[in-house]
Amino acid sequence: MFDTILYEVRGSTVWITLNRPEKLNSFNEAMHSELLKALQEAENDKAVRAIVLTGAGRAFSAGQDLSEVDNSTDYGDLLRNRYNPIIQKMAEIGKPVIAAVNGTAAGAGFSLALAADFRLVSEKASFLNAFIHIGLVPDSGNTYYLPRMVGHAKALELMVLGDKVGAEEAGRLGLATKVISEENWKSEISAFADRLASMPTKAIALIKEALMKSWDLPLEGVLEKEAHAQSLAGLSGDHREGVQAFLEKRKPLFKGD
Ligand code: T3D
Repeated sequence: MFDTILYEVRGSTVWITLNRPEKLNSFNEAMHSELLKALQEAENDKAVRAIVLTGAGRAFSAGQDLSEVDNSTDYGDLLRNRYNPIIQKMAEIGKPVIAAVNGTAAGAGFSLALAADFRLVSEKASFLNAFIHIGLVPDSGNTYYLPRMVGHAKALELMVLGDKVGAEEAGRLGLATKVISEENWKSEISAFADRLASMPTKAIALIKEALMKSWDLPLEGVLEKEAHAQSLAGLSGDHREGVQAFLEKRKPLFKGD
């Protein structure tokens, strides 16, 4: 059904694999539209409660396929039409998105990893704000997410100097949720995804939304947003199950309802 990505449902998790390994999973037009479609499909499938985004071969993604752009390309329009809808969808999607960063994440590939809710990082992976090396500026949400994760000064350093950040440093900087060894790669990603997929999905969606909105709101607005989110969470089946399980001294069985 897709040419440039793989879409595999495993239990309650969907694995979306960027699949142009010979081009380090750089983005051409088909991959933009297929990734957006895959995210929409995962969003609409009630059985899917966690999304893993990874890359085939030795890279996560090297960003824009540079053989596809030339002097006639309007980069602003390319971003508005192709990258931004993907980054926006990842923020809005009411399910946890895990970037399983298997290798190099460069340019918009780095931005894509930043836009995920969690980054599980292979010890072989690296992050590179490659934009500066070709006279461009970080895009696809990079200037939004990176300073929020590592602070203004470090973000500026990574954006302007364009130095590669290895897995260990990514862990130290707070870019990596966890650094994972090669031998445990698949099993640890699966276990992490399964853990998220068995959690109260609606509460996770509300947390994502509240956290995102909190950047633009004064305290008063944040308090109201929390109250509104809690009203909704309080009506969920998973909240009832959580309380019931607590009272019955058993493990809750959340269904995402
Ligand atoms: O329209 C717009 O441009 C606006 C939007 C911009 C968003 C962006 O993402 S801009 C940034 C674009 N990305 C880059 O500048 C990164 C370019 N790639 C690299 O710097 C390096 O390839 C890496 C550091 C990622 C990896 O280096 P290395 O030594 O491990 O691999 P390599 O030998 O450079 O690459 C392997 C192959 O992949 C090679 O092809 P070949 O020679 O084997 O046929 C290389 O050309 C290809 N490749 C790597 N990155 C890209 C690419 N082909 C097209 N586009 C790429 N981005």
